[in-house]
Amino acid sequence: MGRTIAIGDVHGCAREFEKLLKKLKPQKSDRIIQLGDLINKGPDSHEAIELARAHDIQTIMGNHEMRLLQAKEEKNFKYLNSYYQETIKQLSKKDWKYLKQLPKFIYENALDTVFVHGGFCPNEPWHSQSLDTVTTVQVITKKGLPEKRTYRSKSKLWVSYWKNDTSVIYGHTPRRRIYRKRNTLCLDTGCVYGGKLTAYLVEEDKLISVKAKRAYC
Ligand SMILES: [Mn+2]
Repeated sequence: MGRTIAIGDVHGCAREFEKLLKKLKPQKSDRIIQLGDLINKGPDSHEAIELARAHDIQTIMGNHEMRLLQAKEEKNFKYLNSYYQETIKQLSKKDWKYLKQLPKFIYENALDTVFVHGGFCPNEPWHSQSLDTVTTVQVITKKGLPEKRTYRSKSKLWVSYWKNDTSVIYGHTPRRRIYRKRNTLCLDTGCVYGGKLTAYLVEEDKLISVKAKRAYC
């Protein structure tokens, strides 16, 4: 039986992504899921997508992919900041096609685990939450709404409200180390900020990571 492997936020750090894949030695029977924010901020968004495609990796939609696709839909890239502009320069038609088909989350029945970029809000069943919520949530306001960590430093993390038996593996909220709380696991170890890129081998409950060559952002 193959392994289930989750990989945290790559953010265009293709060099580290490639190094991590080499360490993982992927087999044909493995299922590899990248938790979104494959692109932007780092130097090689195009290369990161190429690697994901070449290794048959299933990427989940992150807030960076979502914003970029929204801008494309609206045919208005002007309001996007400089790292989006850099990404847009790099992307091929094939890359755009890859980004367009990314799912909101992936649920693995056999593992009773959901893979998602940001997380979930407590006030609604997780499977019916909006793309905007699941890609952006970090903390929960008093009204039960999703918010960024920096805007609401006193609000509790969304995982504090997670009472479901289903496990969640997610990214989006970078920390120096992986973050476990009950049956949730955050794999964003801030590679693009000079941290690490981390993979989690679900069945073995094992972590593998590579250090960033430098801080890119
Ligand atoms: Mn994110």
